[in-house]
Amino acid sequence: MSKTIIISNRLPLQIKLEDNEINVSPSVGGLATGMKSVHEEGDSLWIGWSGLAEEDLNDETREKVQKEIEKNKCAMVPLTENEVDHFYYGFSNKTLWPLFHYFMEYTTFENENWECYKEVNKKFADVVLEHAEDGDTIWVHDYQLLLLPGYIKEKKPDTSIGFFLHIPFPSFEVFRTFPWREEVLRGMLGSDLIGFHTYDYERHFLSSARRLLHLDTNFNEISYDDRIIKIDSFPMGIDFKKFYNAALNHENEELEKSDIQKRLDEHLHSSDDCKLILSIDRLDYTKGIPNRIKAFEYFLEKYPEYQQKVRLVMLAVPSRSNVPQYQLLKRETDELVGRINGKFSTVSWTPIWYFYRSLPFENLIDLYTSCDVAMITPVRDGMNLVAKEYVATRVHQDGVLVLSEMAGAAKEMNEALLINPNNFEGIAQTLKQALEMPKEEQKTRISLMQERLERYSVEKWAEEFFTALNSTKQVRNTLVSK
Ligand code: ADQ
Repeated sequence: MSKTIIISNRLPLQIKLEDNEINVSPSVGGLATGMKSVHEEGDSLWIGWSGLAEEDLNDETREKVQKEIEKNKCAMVPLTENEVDHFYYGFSNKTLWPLFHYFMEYTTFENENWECYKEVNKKFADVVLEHAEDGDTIWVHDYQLLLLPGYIKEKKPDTSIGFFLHIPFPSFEVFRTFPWREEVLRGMLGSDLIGFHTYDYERHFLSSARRLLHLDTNFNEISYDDRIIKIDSFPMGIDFKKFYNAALNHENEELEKSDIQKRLDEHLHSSDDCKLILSIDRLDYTKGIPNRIKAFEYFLEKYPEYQQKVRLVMLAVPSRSNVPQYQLLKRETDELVGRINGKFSTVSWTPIWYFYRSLPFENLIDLYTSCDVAMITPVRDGMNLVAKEYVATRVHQDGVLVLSEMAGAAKEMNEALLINPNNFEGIAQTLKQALEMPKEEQKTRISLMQERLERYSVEKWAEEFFTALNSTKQVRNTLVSK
């Protein structure tokens, strides 16, 4: 019987090692949630890296990790510290991530990192090939594994391979600057189905395949290597019910209070009638955090009547902190927040509450449900799930989403107030509009978005991708039998 193999850089498990003991918990991210039902039901295997470098493990702990991984229907790709440095921090996060998000000035092209990227993709392929059989369905995820579909197809042509890119695919003019562009395209074309979040990314990919590899395309199909490869868009959703129900329960539950919740409570019980504007992201230069703070400063200057009437609650989650650009961004963010708080604060009011940490799920819900406006302004973002999660938690159908048109999510969330993250004047006016929006209008906008989010949940996303992948299998079988 054929099985499903899911492959991502990281396994859907958080594995912590302390004093020779290991602690395993499920990951909470969108990908892990979305694939949960596929992975738990039926015959399936998830392949990825454990998050622990080989040097961190001894024979005893490696065996324990191995056992836990197998228990969770997973298989491990072991990576050394050197591989994590060159493949993950190096090529994935200093080359592909900035280039695909149009940050060309941050992009490095290091041959040593590229060689390691190829080696690690081959290592992933070896583990996949140990487990894959003809007829299996294989789903590869994201930019760390662009070459993997090609390596698998070469050895196992009778498996069905899907690939999904979670970040943007850049326009041809940007992609053409990449030294290894043809190899990467060929690697992706080892798939039978290639999925993107939006039609624009799909279009950019088709254009690069046509112009760099001179391939024939017919609408969204590419002829390559005697195969027809289908390219399509599958906008990723969220587990709507999980967020909606958590927000409902949250109103009735007495939870242990975090420092953030204590401050929110303090705020809610204080006599000031401040409105709260929420900002949540990983601390990443693609998320437009400095722009957002500067736009907020511009807003306070342009509309001084709002001073002491609004507060920006900003949560930045530590991320990739050993990459230099992320360290610079941290410093810039700290300085901007300090400068603006120094400039506008009064004895009883601080314009920005800034938290730099990761938070448990319940506290994330605290933030989503307590804020009147969410201000999500990435300069470039594949999708952006935070925007969707904020809307899902608005159980009273109030609240306003101010969203960057550069986020993939903007393509499906027309009822949000869309802004250009580089236009401070536009952001300031939109923020004013959001703060003054009548309740009736908030309700209309939020309910329309909620209906759509409920319908196109993350489970539906996975289901549609699999259906499309299975139909490529049927087309192949028909071609073979002819
Ligand atoms: P990310 O860049 O990580 O994902 P995003 O889509 O916003 O961005 O997902 C972040 C996730 O982290 C959300 O599910 C959110 O709930 C969670 N999170 C945020 N703050 C947190 C905190 N303090 N503590 C715990 N969890 C927190 C990449 C791409 C995106 C794309 C996704 C999915 O960059 O564009 O939407 O993959 O494809």
